[in-house]
Amino acid sequence: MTVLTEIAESLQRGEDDRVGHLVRDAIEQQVPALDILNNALLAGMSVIGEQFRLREIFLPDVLLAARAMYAGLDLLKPLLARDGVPRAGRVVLGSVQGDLHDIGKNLVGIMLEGAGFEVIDLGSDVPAKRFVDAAEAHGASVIGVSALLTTTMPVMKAVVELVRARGLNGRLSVIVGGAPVSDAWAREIGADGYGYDAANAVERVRALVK
Ligand code: B1M
Repeated sequence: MTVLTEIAESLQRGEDDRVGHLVRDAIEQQVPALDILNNALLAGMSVIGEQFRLREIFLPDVLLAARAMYAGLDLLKPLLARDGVPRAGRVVLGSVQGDLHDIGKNLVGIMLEGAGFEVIDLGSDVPAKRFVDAAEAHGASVIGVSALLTTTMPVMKAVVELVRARGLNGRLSVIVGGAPVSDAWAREIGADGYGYDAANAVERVRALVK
């Protein structure tokens, strides 16, 4: 078994210490950082994403795998930055104003990072203006908006309207998600996409930046 396969499999078992050790070994063996990222960490996370989508594993498994991914990613980040590795795209992410639920949003962020996106996470309780300001400031191509309360869902509409008011639609897409959110709601408010779970959000963002 190669060190890359070992990393991917350890990640899937949520073995963060072991992933850290193995990534250090791979770096010492001069395996390029991009190879470790794509063929070990992202490969492992992609299996996790698929298993989560199929309900073969559950939230705690995803969080353990994510912790293991970060154990490796933290070691790679300086090398990737040095090598100027192109990212899949930049996404501004947050939970809407009035909403403190952030577990699902964090999961979406982890899966997006796992898929190679740069994620600017604004946290929770984020007003519409802050989403759009941040997207402009960071040159993001997608805003990801999460809401868990029916009372906070209208903030999503405010984000879409502000993107339009600033003439950014066309180059800045808005994707929405969260337990009370639906495809119908996304269409009603004019959002560009709806992700029903974290893995699906990655698929939708990928399609939007294509
Ligand atoms: Co609250 N809460 N909560 N809560 N809470 C819900 C959402 C609720 C459904 C519980 C219930 O009554 N059955 C209910 C909402 C009812 C409604 O609006 N219809 C509710 C309520 C009422 C409240 C309070 C008002 C309670 C009170 O104080 N009276 C209060 C509000 C606080 C606030 O936000 N202002 C409140 C508080 C809290 C806690 C702080 C205690 C805690 C949040 C902790 C935290 O997030 N840091 C909490 C929790 C944990 C929940 C439940 C139990 C679990 C939510 C969760 O994390 N699920 C929830 C009940 C439930 O949903 N069954 C509930 C796991 C998570 C992985 O799933 O977030 O759905 P989820 O994310 C999924 C998808 O939705 C999707 O991908 C994720 C992974 O598959 N997704 C996206 C999410 N964001 C996405 C974005 C995307 C794409 C996909 O693109 C950008």
